[in-house]
Amino acid sequence: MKRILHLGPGNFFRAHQAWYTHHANDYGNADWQITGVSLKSSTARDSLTPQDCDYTLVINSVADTDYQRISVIDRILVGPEDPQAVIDLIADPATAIVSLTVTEKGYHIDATTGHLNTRNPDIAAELSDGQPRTAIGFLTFGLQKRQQQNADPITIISCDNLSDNGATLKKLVQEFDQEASRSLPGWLGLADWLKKSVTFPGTMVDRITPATTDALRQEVHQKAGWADASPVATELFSEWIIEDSFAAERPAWDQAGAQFVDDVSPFEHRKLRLLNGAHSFLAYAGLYTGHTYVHEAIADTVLRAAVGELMLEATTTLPATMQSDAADYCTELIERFANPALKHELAQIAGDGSQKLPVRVLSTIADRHNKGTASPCASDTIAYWLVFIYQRSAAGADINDPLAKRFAEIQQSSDNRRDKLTAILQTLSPDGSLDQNRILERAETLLDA
Ligand code: CS2
Repeated sequence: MKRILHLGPGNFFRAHQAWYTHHANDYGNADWQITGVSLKSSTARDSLTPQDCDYTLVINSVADTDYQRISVIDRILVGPEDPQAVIDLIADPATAIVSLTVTEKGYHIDATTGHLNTRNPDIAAELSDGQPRTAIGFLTFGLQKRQQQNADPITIISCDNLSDNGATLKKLVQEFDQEASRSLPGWLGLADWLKKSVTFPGTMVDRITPATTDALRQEVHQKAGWADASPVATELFSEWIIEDSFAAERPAWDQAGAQFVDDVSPFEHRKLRLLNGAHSFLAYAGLYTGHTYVHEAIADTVLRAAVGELMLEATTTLPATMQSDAADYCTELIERFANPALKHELAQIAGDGSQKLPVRVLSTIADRHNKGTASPCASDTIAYWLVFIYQRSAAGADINDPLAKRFAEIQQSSDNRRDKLTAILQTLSPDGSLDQNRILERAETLLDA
């Protein structure tokens, strides 16, 4: 048995990496098991443990639905309950890979500097008491133990929608290590061993995966015949592009459909700016217009036309190798968004905008600005986000975003709408590429409509 330790065993991981690993076990010569680690809540552990961590993956194509029972997770730990168990597993020689889906905010990147945010209370606490709390903390403490104990090579794979996710994660671990050398007595630096024995392949991950609903549980009970507390719905489409730089063994993921390549970045740019950028536009513009689901928003002719324009803008920033089939890629995206069986809530995508927009939308604006071109549709996405945050803060509604407290402060800070919108926009750390006046005016027009 070979182990993958996975931080963040949520729905996306279960529709994507776990599904690939389950099917790779049919082909490879090793039996891979995944141990999940939840960093905060015990929900996944509590619902999955009574069913041996098996679950149903409900694969919705437009034409039909397939119910697959996925059996590849052996157990789920809850980090805060037993941090040492997680560290021990990272150090365990049977663990060949640590993978992560902890979402953009789980990396604690300082938006202004691009470095590890050591002012984040959890990171600061880890660096002062040596007790892991965050993904970066668990990883670095676990790697330090592995270095001391056996120093077997290991691969660390980020599966989140970050730009350059492998290199970014490596840099954050290196920075945490440097900080720990200064603040934690007896800390043995990792720098040399990281260079020699640890790799951080970049990845592009793609499969649209809505949150689980009670309706899905009932559907699975009726159609698949077992009372699954934690089924996951997803689409038929799936893509996983992985940089081929492994420090140790890996599952036969390629046999299950993943692709190993030398350079992930063209695939990653295309996916983040076209799929995720369009998703964010649909989320904020769709909610503004009164829609609930992605398939409804994309059926709205005005929004659909705007998504087409946004995709054209983003396409101009893609590398040359991605240009020739960009139009087909966009057509396929629109078809995926239109899948009514997915019932993908716009509100789910709207969460964590402060973390998502820089990678998905500001990147397009900056690249076009450098070539002297404006980005009206990408800028509109930011204006719709401003309206979303402004309206929700004004109504005192919950905002699912690590900056929620800051938005509430902004709401209290002034009676002037323009000032508040400006302060919300500043939280994105905009640079000179953003036409801030245009975005603010557009947001005010939307609010007045
Ligand atoms: C979505 C993504 O919630 C979001 O922000 O844009 O989760 C998207 O569904 C996936 O990246 C698709 O691969």
